[in-house]
Amino acid sequence: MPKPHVYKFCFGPWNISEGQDPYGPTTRPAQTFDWKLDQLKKLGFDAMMFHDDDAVPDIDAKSDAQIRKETRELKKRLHDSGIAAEMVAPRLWFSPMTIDGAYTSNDPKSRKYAIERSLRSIDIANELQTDILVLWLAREGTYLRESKNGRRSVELLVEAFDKMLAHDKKIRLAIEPKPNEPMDHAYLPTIGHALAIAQLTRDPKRVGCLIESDHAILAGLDPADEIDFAMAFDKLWSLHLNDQNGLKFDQDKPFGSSNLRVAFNQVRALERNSYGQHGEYVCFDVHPFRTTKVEHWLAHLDNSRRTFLRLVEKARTFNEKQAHELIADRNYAALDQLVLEHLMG
Ligand code: GLO
Ligand code: MG
Repeated sequence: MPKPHVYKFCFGPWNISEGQDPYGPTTRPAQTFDWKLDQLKKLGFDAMMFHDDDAVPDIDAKSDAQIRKETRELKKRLHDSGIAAEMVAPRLWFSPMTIDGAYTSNDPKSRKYAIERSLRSIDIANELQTDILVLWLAREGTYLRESKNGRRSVELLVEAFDKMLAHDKKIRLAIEPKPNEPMDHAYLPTIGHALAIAQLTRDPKRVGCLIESDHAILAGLDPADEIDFAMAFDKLWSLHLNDQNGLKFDQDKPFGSSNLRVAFNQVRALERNSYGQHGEYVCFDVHPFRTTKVEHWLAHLDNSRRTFLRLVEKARTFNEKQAHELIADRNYAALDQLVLEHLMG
């Protein structure tokens, strides 16, 4: 194993959510951004993730000058709190302009809107001193296969990425794949798709990825394998750890909550690839349960980090020598039990 290092942690304001689901309203009152920033600091996290409109609310109604002013004020607040901005992500799935998709919409006006908003997000990232633009391509896909041309959609995505790469020489695009939800089928469902499309852009070196555990599980993949794959290309620039009970809606449960062994293997993959050595953060894209009371509102974040750190200890104390011997002897039954007993402690 490479030399151990210290991890840095972050989450986004949306991870202190109010409990609404498609079948019922909120169960906790909305809180201000400042309150959320205070909680993040109190919990001892290092950075915050931002959608463009987390940084500048109501962004579509504001001028570039106004956006710049508000972003600078935010940067000062972050600086005063000793908190970094991990990334900025254009929220391209709320606006009436993106009902039929953003970069791959059938309507050229919508595509133009999506690109312009992405360029504004890059300007915000610059002001917040992060070079990571996260692209979760929520509505780039189909409900109805015949409504879009898949080949043309790939070309439109490349065209959009190229405009972003040209807009700023230093920005790096971290594609966050997800196979479905809200779409029936998304165009970039896995890390393989994200890294493949990078090769078609004007600067493949600046197009990488973000792995979310749940999204890999929803694609029927093992998130640890996705981590090893992305890191073999040096392209894992951010991470959304969470958990998910099988193939259903995106659950965003606390890290390790459903399957501790799958979580252990993700941590092992991060450790063996020295994730974080170039300043990357461990982010938790987790939500409180709908049932969570206001007084326990932050438990899912604290618990995810606690589980992560316990699993780092477990990865570092795993009996690698014994594991190698069992592997050499093809005694995978004993290897299986070695892992289970190690995790049970
Ligand atoms: C939803 C995604 C979402 C993104 C976030 C950042 O399934 O995981 O939470 O990570 O919007 O772009
Ligand atoms: Mg995510």
